[in-house]
Amino acid sequence: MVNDQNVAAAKPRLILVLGDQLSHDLSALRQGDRRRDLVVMAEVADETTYVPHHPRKIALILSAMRHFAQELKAKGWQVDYTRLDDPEAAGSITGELLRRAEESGADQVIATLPGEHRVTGMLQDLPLTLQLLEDDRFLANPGEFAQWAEGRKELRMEYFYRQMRRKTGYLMVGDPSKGGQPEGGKWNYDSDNRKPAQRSLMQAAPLRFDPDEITGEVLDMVAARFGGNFGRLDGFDMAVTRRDARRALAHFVAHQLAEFGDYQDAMLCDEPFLNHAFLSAYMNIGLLTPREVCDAVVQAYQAGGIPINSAEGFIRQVIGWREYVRGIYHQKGPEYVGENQLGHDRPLPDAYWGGATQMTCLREAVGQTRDLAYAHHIQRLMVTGNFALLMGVDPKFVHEWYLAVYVDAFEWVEAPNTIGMSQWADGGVVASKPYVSSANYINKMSDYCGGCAFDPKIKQGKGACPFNLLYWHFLDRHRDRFAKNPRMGVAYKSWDRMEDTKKAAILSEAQGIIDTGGA
Ligand code: FAD
Ligand code: DLZ
Repeated sequence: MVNDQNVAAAKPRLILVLGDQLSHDLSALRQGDRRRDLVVMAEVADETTYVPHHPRKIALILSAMRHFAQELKAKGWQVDYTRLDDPEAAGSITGELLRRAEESGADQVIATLPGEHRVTGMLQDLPLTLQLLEDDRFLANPGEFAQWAEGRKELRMEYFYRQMRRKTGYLMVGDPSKGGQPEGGKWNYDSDNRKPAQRSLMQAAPLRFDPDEITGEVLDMVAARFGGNFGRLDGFDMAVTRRDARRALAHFVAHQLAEFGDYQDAMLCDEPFLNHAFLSAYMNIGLLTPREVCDAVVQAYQAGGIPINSAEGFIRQVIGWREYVRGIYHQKGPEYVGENQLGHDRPLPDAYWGGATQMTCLREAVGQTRDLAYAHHIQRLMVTGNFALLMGVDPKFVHEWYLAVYVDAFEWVEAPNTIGMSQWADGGVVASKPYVSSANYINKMSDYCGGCAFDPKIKQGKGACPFNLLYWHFLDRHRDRFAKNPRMGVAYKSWDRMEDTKKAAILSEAQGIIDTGGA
């Protein structure tokens, strides 16, 4: 018979909680017993330095970890918490586990599957018994994704998304298992979600939170240790507890969701958020679950006042893209981040680290990344991603940059977006065609081009926008790969119709930009 006495007398086990596993319902915590086990949480040099993280990202994670540890203690858990400046600190997650095992006599670790293959590998190499549990904070598990993927020639997100709509019942009319139909009769309202932003319509930004004492202490430490990393720390105003993250969610639903769809792809100078949620980091570190975020959005839709294109557009990002990229990450394994199917080998232009550029779009996207550790999806995909791809930057450098500079960046979500969607380095697993565009796209969707040193309408010669020159250079140098792609045929026909002298001038000017590392 199990009673309190013999449970407490049993050897303790170590329950690992990583910096992106700050959920009270975490599978490792559910498996543990607070009368017997020790929760291990550690701020470690290895995790804070394996890429030069933006100081805001480090501050968010460490402050949220400290708050979470306090909450666990209040719930009766024994928490062995190591601070980064603790002189006893081992410096790595596995080092900390070994140290705590030695101190307590524990020989077993219970952990939830980490969000990075690197960390999983480290845990598996430990000389301790490891119980690795599924991360069921996601709506689909890797096995379910693998089953969906099996036998398919192409792993297109749209079809996975429909399966997830049926599974969750979100925005479905009637029982999905008995032929229920998508709300409004269509699965996808994306064609309504491409309106250029109008400055007069811009209203609410995400909710801001004043740092408390714990956050203040973390900010001082981060400033002292990581002040040299790319990115500003002053003005840090993010939620660091579940309670505040839920307030941020409620604020988004009440003030930003209604026009989320319409302006999803729009970009404006000095408007970093527009109608975007700024909730990815809270979901990714575990303060919010994707399920409760979607529940809140669907409830608001059902209550009225939220257009279907906004509700569906948002739900698709979370149950579609977010779950799909995680599936790809686990399906493709640790080698995925090294993919480079286009053989690109250029360095990342200095402009990505704040170096001077005359291109307003790049300056805006990188500038707000430096200030906030945030850029929305279209800035990441169609400005910084597009430019790196056109420039032929080695995808490894692009991947490391995105992993470092965004507050929501964890490899399971960042790598498929960067290596796959943005850089086409996986040869088309995620994207059926590369996300490249000339200046026309950015000019249509933003106000960046108005005051720029370059003219989006000039295709070649003085004042020509680098996107125009580089776009043709990309098509020309990858003709063998893409000329037969049905979605790129029109572009190749336009290129082929151009006079040879004009083509030569474009290629030579583009090469000049590539050789000098940007404009
Ligand atoms: P919103 O635009 O308001 O969208 C709502 C939610 O949908 C987000 O919070 C997010 O959870 C989810 N979502 C939207 N698009 C995606 C997507 N493509 N993949 C996964 N989830 C998505 N997202 C990350 O969370 N971490 C990353 O490291 C990351 N790296 C990216 C790198 C590149 C090159 C690109 C093109 C995209 C990347 N994204 C990443 C996806 C997307 O840009 C961010 O999720 C989004 O900008 C987060 O801001 P938001 O919360 O305001 O999102
Ligand atoms: C990203 C990060 C940082 C900066 N610091 C820590 C830390 O000190 N301790 C910790 O447990 N986790 C940290 N993390 C998150 C881990 O890097 C993350 O858990 C793995 O990359 C797996 O997603």
